[in-house]
Amino acid sequence: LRILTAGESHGRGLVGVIEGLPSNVPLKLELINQDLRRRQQGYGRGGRMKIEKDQIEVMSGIRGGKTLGSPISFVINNRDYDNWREHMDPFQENKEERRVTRPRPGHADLTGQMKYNFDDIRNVLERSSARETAVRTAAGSIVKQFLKCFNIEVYSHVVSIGDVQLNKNSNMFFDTQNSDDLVKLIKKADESPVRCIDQETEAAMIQAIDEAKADGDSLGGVFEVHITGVPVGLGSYVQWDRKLDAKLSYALMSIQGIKGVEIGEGFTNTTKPGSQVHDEIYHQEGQGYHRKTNFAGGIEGGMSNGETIILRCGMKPIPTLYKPLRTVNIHTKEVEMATVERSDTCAVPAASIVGEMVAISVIGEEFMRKFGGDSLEEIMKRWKDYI
Ligand code: EPS
Repeated sequence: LRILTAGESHGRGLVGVIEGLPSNVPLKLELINQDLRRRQQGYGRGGRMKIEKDQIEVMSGIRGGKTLGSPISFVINNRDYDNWREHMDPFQENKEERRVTRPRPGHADLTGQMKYNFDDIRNVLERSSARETAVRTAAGSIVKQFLKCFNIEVYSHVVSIGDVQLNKNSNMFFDTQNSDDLVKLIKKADESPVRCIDQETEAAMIQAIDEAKADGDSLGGVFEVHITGVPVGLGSYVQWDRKLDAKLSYALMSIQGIKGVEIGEGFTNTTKPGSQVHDEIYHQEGQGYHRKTNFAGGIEGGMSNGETIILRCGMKPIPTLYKPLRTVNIHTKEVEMATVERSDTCAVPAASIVGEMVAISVIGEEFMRKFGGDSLEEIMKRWKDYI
């Protein structure tokens, strides 16, 4: 399975290509657009999301609601392009007034401009922008519908924004390993504007975002992704680049703004003795092997162990600040304040949806590697045999 994206943030639109899905997978357009809407929500987003209403237009690879096994390609149009034509037209000379010459610390601006030899930083930021994650969301949503055929599902919620944290100990969520309870709880995240499952924490997160916004500042945070129903044995211990935790980390780290990835209780486990962090093994007729804890986050030895996969990602605060930081003008080399572009105050809730979609795409890829075939029916047979 391979996913490619293209498109500039204020260009005509975004393009996605997914190669490697089998034929005959039933797909619903509405479910893809629903995930696109979920990504657009979230308290702390800026004005842009009021302009866009992301929807995919499929160009190939799907016919009559089923995949063909051929590359799936699609477009998501940028509504904002109407306001940007004269600055972004591919062949006309672009107007000068949207040129960017004062690189924002923390963005791709300065290094991108040097690396690609541009005299306008807009050429960098248009592509480095997290607008690109709309495509990865649509692609992931398609993979998600494929994996749903095998009872694999993905959820997420936000566990911190700025210094406001969901209290792990006060919440049964963190103690339970009953995936039904877990799913019920995390599903509630969709009802929260900050994707937080605790109301008190939610209110404090909203307040923190309001304060940051009033200060011209921005906030990062941490979100958690849970994937249920993953069969034993995706990924492998036999070679370093086949490990499932490594693949998930690679993909999650590629999401704009993500600076840390944790598998299960990865960091907390470092503070405890081994006797307290490894998940003891049980066996019961009918249920088979299982664990009563899941500190490992569903991955041991680079392989899924059949428990829920739990991933945590840390996102840095967005570097575009209304109260800008010091920088240097790339033309004059004079000290100036960084460019102020319209931006979001906090995009952690949106990133949490992107995290779901990126993680499920990796699971899709590994699922195909293990059970791969050309049609859904062929894969279904192999999966059932193996289970
Ligand atoms: C982004 C800046 C903002 C965000 C954008 C990512 O866009 P604009 O500069 O047009 O106001 O809203 O996110 C999206 C457009 C999106 O779809 O997520 C950036 O610079 O990364």
